Parts: sequence; C-alpha cells; structure tokens
Amino acid sequence: MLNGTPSSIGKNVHLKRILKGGKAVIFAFDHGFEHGPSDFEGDRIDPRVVVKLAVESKFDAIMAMPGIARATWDLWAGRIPMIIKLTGKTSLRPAEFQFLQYKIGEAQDAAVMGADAVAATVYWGAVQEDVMAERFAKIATECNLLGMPTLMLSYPRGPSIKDQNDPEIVRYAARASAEIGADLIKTYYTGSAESFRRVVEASTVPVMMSGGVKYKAGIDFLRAVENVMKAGGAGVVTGRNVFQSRDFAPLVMATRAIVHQRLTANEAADKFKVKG
Ligand code: FBP
Repeated sequence: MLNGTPSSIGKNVHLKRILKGGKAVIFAFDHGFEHGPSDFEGDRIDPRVVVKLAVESKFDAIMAMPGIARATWDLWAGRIPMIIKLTGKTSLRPAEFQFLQYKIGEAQDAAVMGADAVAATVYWGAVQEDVMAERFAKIATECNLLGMPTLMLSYPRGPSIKDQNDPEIVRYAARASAEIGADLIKTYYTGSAESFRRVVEASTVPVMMSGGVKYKAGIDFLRAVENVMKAGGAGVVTGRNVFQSRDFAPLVMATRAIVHQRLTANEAADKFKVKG
C-alpha cells in the first residue's frame, strides 16, 4: 500500500474519480461566461437542460463556472465529478483586455461545494502572461493544501503567437504548464497524431485536447480525438462540438469509445450512429 501525505492522497483520490485508467472525456461548459448566451440555441440556453444531457451521456467530468455548478448541483452530485473554473473573461471586454483571464473564485469555495478539481486558464505568450501564471501558481498552492488537482487551460495566445496550433508553440505551452505545477493540461490540437505526440512528450503530466470551434462534421471531431489518443494524449475536454450538435449523446458515447476502448473514429461513429 502506497503511503502519502493527506493532501497528496486527496489529489490522487480526486484524479481517480475524473480519469478512468488515466484517460477522460470532460465536458467544457463555461461558454456562457466566455462567449455569452449566443453560443446556445433553443432550450440549451438553460444550463439545467445541458448539464442533464452531459450527465446522461456519461461524460467523465464537467468543467463549469461556480454559478453553473451551483444552479445544477442536484443533477451532477453523486453522478459526475465537477471541476470548477476559477478564472475567466467575457468577450464584452475591450480588445486590449481579451488576452487576460482574471480570477473569479477561490479553490476553497470550490472544495466546499464538492468539486473534485479546479480549472484556470493561462494564455502563454500574452503580454500579461506573468499575471495569469502568478494567479495559477497561487491557485495551485491553495489546491496543494486542499488535496485538489488543477486543470490548466493552456492556450498560446498573444502578439508574438502567429499560429496558436503550431506544434512547437503548443508543446512549449504544455511544457510551461507542467513546469508551473498543473496536474492536468488542456491545450490546442496541432492537426495530426505525429505533431500532438511532440506536445505530449514535452509534458510531465497528462495532456488533453481542447475541443475548439465546432467541426463541420462530427466524424472530423472524432478523427481529431483518435489522433490525440494515438499520440498518447489523455483524452479531450470539449464543449461546442457536443452542445452545439443535435447528436449530443451519440457524439459523447463515440468519443468515450475512442478514448476508453480505443475504437477508431469510423468504428465509433458507426457504432453510435453519429450522423454528421
Ligand atoms: P470548446 O470545446 O467549446 O472549445 O471549449 C473549450 C474552451 O476552452 C472553453 O472552456 C472556453 O469557454 C472556450 O473554449 C474558449 O474559447 P475561445 O477560444 O473563444 O477563448
């Protein structure tokens, strides 16, 4: 039996709830804050409708802002681990502030609410990279005391970042995220299994793909997930590719089959009848 300090054991207990065999398919649901209500169509404006779908489709965890976690707690409690996001920015801010995420909560409040982890964003390459990195480091220190893992949304963005999907830049961001002490990393897909492997190998902690803007067809999204798994990635954290699709549950189940059972994208799409 491995021994450890209470906080290191706590971190592992939480991580084991989120990652199954070291892999996970996590639902990103902070878009109402980051992009505004225009990201949601019809009844999906209601977070309870979306969280119910996420729970029923069997995501491994949900990442949401504190107010959404609170408004839906009875739907996820005891069913799916919640990761509370502690940084954000709205798209309403002036352009010169779009590269800065500010702190909107405390790790302690997330722990009190029953979260299994906290998430925070750093834009590597931004003018205010230092501000976000310092905030992340403080959150990580708090989390170490609480025995909670951190998920970093590790995004290369800034005046000198010409291509935020450039594998050399994404792997630098992943490496910096691991070096600062993130427990899990979510970052941009670099376009192929070979290039994403370079990202994964640069990190000392699990690297997950960030879903991004909705692909034209579900199968294209599933192919990207397949490549991430071939590259040794730990899965995917996705929002729009699922909640902006009418194929919500089939897409989640197909993604799970690729991540957890290593089906190919074509096999998973056939099995779960993903249409687009
Ligand atoms: P998606 O899978 O929808 O891209 O969600 C991932 C995410 O990081 C969200 O957590 C966040 O709200 C959004 O993307 C950020 O989007 P943008 O790239 O416009 O800042």
